[in-house]
Amino acid sequence: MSSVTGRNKTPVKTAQSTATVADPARRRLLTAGLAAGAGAALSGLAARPAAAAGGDPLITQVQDWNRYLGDGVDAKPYGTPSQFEAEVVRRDVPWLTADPVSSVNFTPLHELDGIITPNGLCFERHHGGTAEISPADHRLMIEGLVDKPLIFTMEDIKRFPRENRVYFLECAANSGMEWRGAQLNGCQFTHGMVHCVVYTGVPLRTLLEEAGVKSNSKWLLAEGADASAMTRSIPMEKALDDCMVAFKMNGEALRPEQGYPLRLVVPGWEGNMWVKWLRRLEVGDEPWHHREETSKYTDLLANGKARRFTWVMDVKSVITSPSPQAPVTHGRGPLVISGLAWSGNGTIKRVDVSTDGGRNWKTARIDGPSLSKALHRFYLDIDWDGSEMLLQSRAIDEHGYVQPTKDALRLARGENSIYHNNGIQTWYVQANGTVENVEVS
Ligand SMILES: Nc1nc2c(c(=O)[nH]1)N[C@H]1C(S)=C(S)[C@@H](COP(=O)(O)O)O[C@H]1N2
Ligand SMILES: [Mo]
Repeated sequence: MSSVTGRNKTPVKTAQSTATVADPARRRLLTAGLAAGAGAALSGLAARPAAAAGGDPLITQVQDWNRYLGDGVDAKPYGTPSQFEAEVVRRDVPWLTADPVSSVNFTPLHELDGIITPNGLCFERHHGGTAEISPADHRLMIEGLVDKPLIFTMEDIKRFPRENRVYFLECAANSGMEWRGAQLNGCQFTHGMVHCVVYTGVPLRTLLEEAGVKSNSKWLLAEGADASAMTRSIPMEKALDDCMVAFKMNGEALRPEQGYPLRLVVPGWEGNMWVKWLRRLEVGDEPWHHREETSKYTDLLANGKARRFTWVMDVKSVITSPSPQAPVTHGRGPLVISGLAWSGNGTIKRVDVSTDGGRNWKTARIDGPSLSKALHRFYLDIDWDGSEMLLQSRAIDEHGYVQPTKDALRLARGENSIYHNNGIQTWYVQANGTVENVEVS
């Protein structure tokens, strides 16, 4: 592969990766240098004329892959990506947590396109490691305020009418390390606690109706079968709305990391409620928050009070390329700026992209399906004049919610928060194509 600088580096807290462009003089310098040409209509040629490639041995000589027979159809019963894609993997940040068993790794967003996350690249977040459960031994129990408590085998669950839905899952702590300032050099690490797959499963409503939910029930406790036995309270209104009990992702069985054989899907709401290895649902008339880690997943405000019941993941976006792990390697001319946008409140109506740190905005092109509570893919195709850029994206959802700046978020919630950081991200693209995580204010 060509020499790609800064690619797939494990982030370290170096002076460079914590750089902020807070100094006004430097900021002025940066924006003054941002030529209008960065947004001009496409004029350059992305391919080189054939004549110019005259002596290229890759054209004039016979290559190995022309000469030798390749692997047969029996070589890989379960296919894997090309050997040349070996760097496209989930990565973790060793200093972030004390132990990999109660930890997180990150989706390589900078290497992906479209809206669907491949199963093997979906970030993992678990509190007691991955449970390995044979579907034959798995049971789901519904009890509490129901007419008849029920126990389902996996076979039982697969006999109910099922549905297919595409949803993003975002951990409430996604971008949490970025509250106080630009820190991690790569969108994999700043925004990679999100994935989006098509789930196959049974509406939770169907199973609850089968058990007969009593009229005074208000809450549902969901419990996982893993070592952490994670439990979460979900308001009955949401449980009866669009929640699912899913057994497939992207057409195949859930991966063990994602809760095989059964997980709860809580569309648009924070990831910790999506209980994996789902084994028990208890219907009640009050929340079970006393059993949960309420100190976690509660937003601490500057005044010491906490925001509670902040379950919806608000409108958010990020440019995935160029980004620190995906620098511009081809120089000036046609450049595809691409990113992801999502909202727990529905679809994305519009995404604006700025190349000058938020002074001017252009409407990006959303391409691919626009599904409620799913990732959206956007593009802005520009003719880059080779001058430095401060790239930002700003998403607006179907309800008109506009993604806030990080400064506006801090003003509203202070600096103590970790959760629900949906602020606008800035990437500083230098003339040589390298990209850095910065902040402008
Ligand atoms: N049983 C169980 N479910 C769980 C967790 C867990 O530790 N145990 N972690 C939760 C958290 S905090 C998140 S963000 C999501 C992550 O889902 P993923 O691993 O499929 O990305 O699962 C949630 N469900
Ligand atoms: Mo999470």
